[in-house]
Amino acid sequence: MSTVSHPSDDDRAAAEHQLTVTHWGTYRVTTDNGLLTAVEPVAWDRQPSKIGLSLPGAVQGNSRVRLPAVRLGYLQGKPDNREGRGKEPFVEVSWEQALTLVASELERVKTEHGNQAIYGGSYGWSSAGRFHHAQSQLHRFLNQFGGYTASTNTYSIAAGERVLPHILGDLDELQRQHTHWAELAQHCELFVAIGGLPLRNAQVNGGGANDHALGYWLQRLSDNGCQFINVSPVRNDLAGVPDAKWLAIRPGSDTALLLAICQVLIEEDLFQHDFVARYTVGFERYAAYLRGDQQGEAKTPEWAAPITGLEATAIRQLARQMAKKKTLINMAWSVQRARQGEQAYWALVAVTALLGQIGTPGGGIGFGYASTNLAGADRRRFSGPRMPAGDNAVDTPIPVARIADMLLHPGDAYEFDGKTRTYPDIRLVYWAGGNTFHHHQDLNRLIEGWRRPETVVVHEQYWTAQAKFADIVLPATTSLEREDIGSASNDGFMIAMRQHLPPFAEARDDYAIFSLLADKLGFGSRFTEGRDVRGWLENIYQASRPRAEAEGIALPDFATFWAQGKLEYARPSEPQILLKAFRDNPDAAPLSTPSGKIELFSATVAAWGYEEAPGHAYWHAPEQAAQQKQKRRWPLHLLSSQPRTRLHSQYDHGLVSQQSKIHGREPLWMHPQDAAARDIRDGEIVKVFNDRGELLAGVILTPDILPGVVQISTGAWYDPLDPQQARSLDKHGNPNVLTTDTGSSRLGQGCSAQTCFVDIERFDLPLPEITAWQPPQFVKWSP
Ligand SMILES: Nc1nc2c(c(=O)[nH]1)N[C@H]1C(S)=C(S)[C@@H](COP(=O)(O)OP(=O)(O)OC[C@H]3O[C@@H](n4cnc5c(=O)[nH]c(N)nc54)[C@H](O)[C@@H]3O)O[C@H]1N2
Ligand SMILES: Nc1nc2c(c(=O)[nH]1)N[C@H]1C(S)=C(S)[C@@H](COP(=O)(O)OP(=O)(O)OC[C@H]3O[C@@H](n4cnc5c(=O)[nH]c(N)nc54)[C@H](O)[C@@H]3O)O[C@H]1N2
Ligand SMILES: [Mo]
Repeated sequence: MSTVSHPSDDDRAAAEHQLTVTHWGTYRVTTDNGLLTAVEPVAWDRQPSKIGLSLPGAVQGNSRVRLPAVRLGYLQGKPDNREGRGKEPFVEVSWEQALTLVASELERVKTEHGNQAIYGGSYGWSSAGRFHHAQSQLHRFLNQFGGYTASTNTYSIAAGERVLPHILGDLDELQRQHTHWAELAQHCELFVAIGGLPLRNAQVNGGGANDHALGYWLQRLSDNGCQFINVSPVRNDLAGVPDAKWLAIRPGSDTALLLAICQVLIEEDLFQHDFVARYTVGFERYAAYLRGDQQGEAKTPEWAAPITGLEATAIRQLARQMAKKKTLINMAWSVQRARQGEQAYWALVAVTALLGQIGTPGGGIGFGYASTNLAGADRRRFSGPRMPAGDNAVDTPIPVARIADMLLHPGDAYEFDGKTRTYPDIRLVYWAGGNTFHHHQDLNRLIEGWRRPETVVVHEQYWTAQAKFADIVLPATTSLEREDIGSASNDGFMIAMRQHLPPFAEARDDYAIFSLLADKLGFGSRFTEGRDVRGWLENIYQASRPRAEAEGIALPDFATFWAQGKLEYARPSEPQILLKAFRDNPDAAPLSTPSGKIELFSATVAAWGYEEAPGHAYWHAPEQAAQQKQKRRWPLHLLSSQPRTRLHSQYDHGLVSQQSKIHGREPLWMHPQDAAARDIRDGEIVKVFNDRGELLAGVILTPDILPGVVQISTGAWYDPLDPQQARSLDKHGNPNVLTTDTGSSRLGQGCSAQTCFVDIERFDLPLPEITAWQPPQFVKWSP
């Protein structure tokens, strides 16, 4: 069993407890008189993220929630006051008044409508510490209160999470077992990166990213002669490899490309017969579909060329090249955040199965190398301590991205992964640690749904739109204002996070808030188990021991860890190769699919009779036709990608994000050809619009994006010009006023933000002031 390395002199900062952990890195913190004055990257991080530089200034700035606050109309108990959400001023109240209000409302809803009427899905990344993980705290609290309607899967990768168990295995498991970069550096000859390998996205890892190594590994692979192909509408998605070949594919067409590659591999007999026979089921059914036997055209490169925008010869050549070389094909998560996203993953599984390199050191399959800092890291898989949430007595979670459907259509039936379910009738929404007004699609539709429940409670650090659209806002501390443990899967470190700052104004940590509420509701001691925060840190640390040992890590006792301030686990002694055990012996180590093999055809999925998912990787022509129709009206395909200057909406108000804005608006990438046709010049402000909404953005012209495609980052705080008006212009550039709120398909019901069509025109009116980061208006009121 490997032991934990002991800190050397270099780790003085850790021992002196100067560290803080964020999802994008560990930093050394300097404070002066209760103020945060500086953060600096730690020595063991090879390529630290600049995002941390946003903390000073932002953490103790004007955007913080200072006191508990209640929306005026709600506090007054006006009839039909729900329409006032996002429009009315707030009244600052005492903690006692706010908590009494929340507790009595929880009781009322539970008594009158049952626990199912409470929505606690509360999606969101919150902060990095494992104990003060807002979502876990909320779930534990609501579970002990009798349960709540939860959400399942992620915005990130729901379509993939749902399709893969039927055809390859559990995605979470696969993600942690990705072939180490060091193996690829030695063996991989061709790395096909669908959606690229953007360095910006590998800045983050849920729970912490201590060592940013993607840049280093891309260089090593290149040095060893690995050839990279960037299959993406955007050239700089593989900026880490300057000589990468760029195949500028149309968004949403990757499935067609991969089907055509499969067709070539079969027609030219370039596929691995032995692998297919031993490790897969359903080859004949899939091959017949590719040949166009029952219906439809053969899925040839000539068929795929007009769909993808690539040359048929280029597609054929790519297939031959893949068959000849040790080839890894990776797909960014973004590719499945689209209509029919499930099929892109299925087609990826099919191509790599035909190539027969799955389970080998230099080839095979990848899901999201570079989508975070996790995949491929040669670090222990141990994720560290975690806060147990307990069991939920209400067992009817909704697919996470169907929240607006749920709020708008209580009682309606919907299809999900082979089952028919019914949306619950939600009366109270409780959120801690997420920003729906950042993350959900078609915000104007969301707002309509958001005004249906009777009560919305939000814990927030900052006056985000999420807080401004709540009834009761409870101010939460940041990580810098409390103690915690920083730790993440495949990261290799555990960090003692000390308290560096006093709580801002009257902010409290989520645990303290729920403890007080649980007290009022009669289960205080069950919730706290009599522990203070330090007691809990020790408790969850101890509870993580068996999982640590299973991963070959012997944790020191808690006091030693806390005194050292930092653990770095020895790297795994064995190189990791994804699905190697399955390849070595498929009988002894079968997949978790129904057949135990890779399912090129899935009888399970076929049995549901979904026309858009007939049981094998599939190109759904009616969906394509529907998109083409939209495109005739809205000719530009809008990609909303992850921001390099922040994590989602977090620290949009910080220095790093602010410096990237153009006249205060979010930058948007556009091809000069599309700009010329609209008389738009570099650096100008434009209006981006479709039938769902409109926003302002600042244009960056670049030839490095496919004409007909524009790209903007997510995360600019939603900032309606006139909150009193429906569908008001967003002054700031949140793409979700434009995106479509339909599930990826009935299979995954995932977020389909990337399927979005818009038009753009120059904005010549005077620029409205950005108010997103300002607190709402406050008024005084007492009964
Ligand atoms: N158009 C489009 N939309 C997308 C995507 C896309 O690609 N395109 N991507 C989607 C994806 S993959 C994701 S994961 C989501 C991300 O969506 P979210 O995870 O909801 O986004 P964040 O901005 O990280 O929101 C976290 C919020 O929690 C608050 N917070 C932080 N720490 C604490 C704490 O300790 N306590 C409390 N109470 N609050 C805290 C922060 O201030 C912040 O407002 O967005 C999705 N939305
Ligand atoms: N700095 C930073 N890093 C992050 C995050 C963040 O907020 N900030 N968020 C994290 C989270 S929660 C997640 S889920 C991951 C998401 O990770 P991803 O989903 O991989 O990230 P994206 O930036 O959305 O997309 C990557 C690239 O895919 C390309 N792309 C989009 N659509 C298509 C398509 O149809 N076909 C092809 N071939 N390419 C396409 C776009 O050009 C885009 O630049 O990122 C994580 N990393
Ligand atoms: Mo995500």
